[in-house]
Amino acid sequence: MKTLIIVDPQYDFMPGGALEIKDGDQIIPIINSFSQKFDLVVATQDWHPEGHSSFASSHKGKDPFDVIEWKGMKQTLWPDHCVQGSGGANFHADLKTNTIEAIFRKGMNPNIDSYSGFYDNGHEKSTGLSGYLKEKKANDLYFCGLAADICVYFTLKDALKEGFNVHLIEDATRPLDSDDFEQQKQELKSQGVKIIKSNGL
Ligand code: VGL
Ligand code: ZN
Repeated sequence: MKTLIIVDPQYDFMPGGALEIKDGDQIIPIINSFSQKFDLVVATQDWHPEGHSSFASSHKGKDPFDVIEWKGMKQTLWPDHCVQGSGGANFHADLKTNTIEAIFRKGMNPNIDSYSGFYDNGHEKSTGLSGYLKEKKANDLYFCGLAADICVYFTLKDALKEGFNVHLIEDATRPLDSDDFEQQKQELKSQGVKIIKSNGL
């Protein structure tokens, strides 16, 4: 079953948003152009409580993009973003959502960040996405969304670990840091991720 997974297509990751990604909004019409080609479409949504531990504002004297040691892991501190119920947490209004069958929310535990749509960053708690896909016999996964080098990247890594056949639709994602993403792309390719363009779907 050909399955599309749209990662975090939310206003806070679009130009003008709290954690804006250059040209992030340009992926929306591209995703709309192919989403009806899939048997199953699901999305993830970054969904933090106020005062989340990944926010720089929760750490005295720290600024956004500082990196700290937090509960034994490296944590980049972000501007407040995707706060539950806020406008910035909403999906871009132009995204066609009618075919999205389920939305998997992540980042709700105040004490741990969750970049991947499958697990929190400590790999302790599952979102249920893997079990859902397996029950649906969804083996062929195609990923798009934001940000390529953060939440898309970590979601791809977990998808590989879970044994899925993993594709990344390169023109339907954008990175926060394009140098990081170039390196990650090589790594993902060597691990078996097929990097494709939407005109090849
Ligand atoms: C993301 C940083 C923090 C993302 C989410 O969706 O890539 N990045 N939270
Ligand atoms: Zn977040």
